Amino acid sequence: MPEDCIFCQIVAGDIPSRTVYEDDSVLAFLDANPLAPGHTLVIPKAHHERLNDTPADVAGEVLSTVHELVPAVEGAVDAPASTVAFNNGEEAGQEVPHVHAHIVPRFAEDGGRPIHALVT
Ligand code: DGP
Repeated sequence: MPEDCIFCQIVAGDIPSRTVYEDDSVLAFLDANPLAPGHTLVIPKAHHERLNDTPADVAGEVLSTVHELVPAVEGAVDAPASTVAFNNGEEAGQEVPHVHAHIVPRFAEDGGRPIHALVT
């Protein structure tokens, strides 16, 4: 694991996080800078920088976890919808170079605005 990877340090327990789900290969935890209540990140425990570098089986485990967690995350904050996204590469806004999916609960008051409109 790269020593300077924040998400690898979360996996190792060296940086605290609020775990939403964990198994042998995937970790989900609350985003420290949430766009909405319940904003959750889903990562493979193994370090892969972006989706393009991630083996298909690992990406499949992450997506399968996203699929399971979406209704649970929405339900936990009583959200009728959610935005699910990967920022895939620096130019796309990926700040943490450890592949991750965002699950961002969305609410009626969001008015169907795109996700970037939530950034203040
Ligand atoms: P992205 O721009 O797609 O790379 O999103 C990275 C997200 O990671 C961003 O929404 C904030 C979140 N984040 C950054 N550092 C930490 C941290 O140390 N802990 C947690 N829980 N989230 C973090």
